[in-house]
Amino acid sequence: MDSLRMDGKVALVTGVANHRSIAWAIAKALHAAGATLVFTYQGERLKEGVEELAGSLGSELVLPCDVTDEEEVAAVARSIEESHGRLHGLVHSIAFAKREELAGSYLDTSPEGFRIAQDISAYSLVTLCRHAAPLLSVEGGSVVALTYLGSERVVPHYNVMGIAKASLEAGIRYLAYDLGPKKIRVNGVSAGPIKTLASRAIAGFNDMLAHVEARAPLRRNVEVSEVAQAAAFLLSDLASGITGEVLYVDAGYHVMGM
Ligand code: 0WD
Repeated sequence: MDSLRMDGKVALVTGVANHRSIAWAIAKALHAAGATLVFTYQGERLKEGVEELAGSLGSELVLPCDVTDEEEVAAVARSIEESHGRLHGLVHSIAFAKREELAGSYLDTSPEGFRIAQDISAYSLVTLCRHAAPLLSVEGGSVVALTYLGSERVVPHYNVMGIAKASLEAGIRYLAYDLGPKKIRVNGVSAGPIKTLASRAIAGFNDMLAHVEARAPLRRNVEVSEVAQAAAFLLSDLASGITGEVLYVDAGYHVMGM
């Protein structure tokens, strides 16, 4: 029987900003399953913090990677090739929109704000997959990207990020088709709202938490560890038949009609 264990497997985790990051919770779940982890951080300001977190899980390879810099992404792939020669998992936990685009109305989205949100939050999955694919195809691999219900429902203030997540989710399906023949699966985890650095930028975020708690079938919000466990499942061999899928980890909120 296939297993959730990931001993001897190597996973690249992007998007750790601090100990509250969803990527960090996923890293801990993968570490508990026995995986060897490689981390990236965006920019010097996060370097020390991510190195410290990575060190606490015994990970030595911590690399700079701004996903808008294709050369930096290529360098990450080269480093992993040199150190491990292969990759089994890739976690995409990256999103960005200008703060002013996450308040007010979508109608006011600027062309530049639209482009930045798409570039960093959606196109980055293509860049990462293109450079990681040769490593992920050595023994077969699995990619997981974090997404949110704002891709398909109107969530006030989520605005341009909702459109970026719709693009990310369509991208998951196209990449699943492109990479399937290389034994690489590509899936998404659609998480319910969780307090992190990124979510604090969304106007009215606390109202979102209260709304979910009142209406979700489980009558509560999700824990970040629950999102992490679902991601670990999709990254593991237990999910060997699943690709192109978005798995909701949101206490069931997405099934509600009102
Ligand atoms: O409620 C939430 N927190 C949810 C988050 C619900 C559903 C989905 N998500 C998604 C987010 O949209 C994102 O895709 O989960 C993913 C991770 O978000 P997070 O854990 O909530 O937020 P955070 O800890 O801030 O990590 C996102 C990180 C950035 O942090 P900051 O806050 O410093 O922008 O994405 C990274 C960065 O580390 N990031 C980049 N990495 C590489 N290159 C870039 C970039 N250009 N821009 C942002």
